[in-house]
Amino acid sequence: MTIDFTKAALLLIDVQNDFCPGGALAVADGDAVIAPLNAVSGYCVQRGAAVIATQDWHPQNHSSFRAAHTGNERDGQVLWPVHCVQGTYGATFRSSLDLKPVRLVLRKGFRPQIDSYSGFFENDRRTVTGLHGFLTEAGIDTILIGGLATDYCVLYTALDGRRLGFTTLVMLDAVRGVDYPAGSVEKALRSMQEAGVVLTNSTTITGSP
Ligand code: VGL
Ligand code: ZN
Repeated sequence: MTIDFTKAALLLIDVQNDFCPGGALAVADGDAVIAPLNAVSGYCVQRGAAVIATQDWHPQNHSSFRAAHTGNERDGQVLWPVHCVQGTYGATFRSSLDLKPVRLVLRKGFRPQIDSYSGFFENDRRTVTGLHGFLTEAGIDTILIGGLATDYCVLYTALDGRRLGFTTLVMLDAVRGVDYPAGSVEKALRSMQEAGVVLTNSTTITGSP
């Protein structure tokens, strides 16, 4: 598959301290996505692609936080420990992530009552983030995805990308998952594949061994 990088965007999904080792919602081996992402973003930006970073950006009492509820679940939705609170260290991009190539930082999850896994829509599936408008206006038809977490923000972003008609690639060496509930990474990979998402690797994109 040949990629026209002038019509491509690289999406760096939620590479933030809270999703990395030591963070509030640490993804096992989360740091491992950074080296491949830095390599791909340098490669992409040199060839005219847009690099976009999403940032989970919650108010302190966000409805996706377990602490904001009495029970353990809300309408069957998964609830999370307090994470990525606006302005905190946990919400900050991991310092080793190269932000120089990033053209757009897209914050999501800032509305107190709605969570937002996808970079395109909030979880009500209707409220838009503006990413689709940005990509369309920039003439982009292909999105390359890496970051955290495979089974939530990466999954939802990739499925929406397909639904909106983008050629969508996910780089498996540049994603890591929460795997909660157990098996959800496996399930995520299967549903991406069924939706026509191309599962690839960063080295396949850059052509390096
Ligand atoms: C995410 C759970 C809650 C993610 C964000 O970035 O995948 N997961 N908020
Ligand atoms: Zn979140």
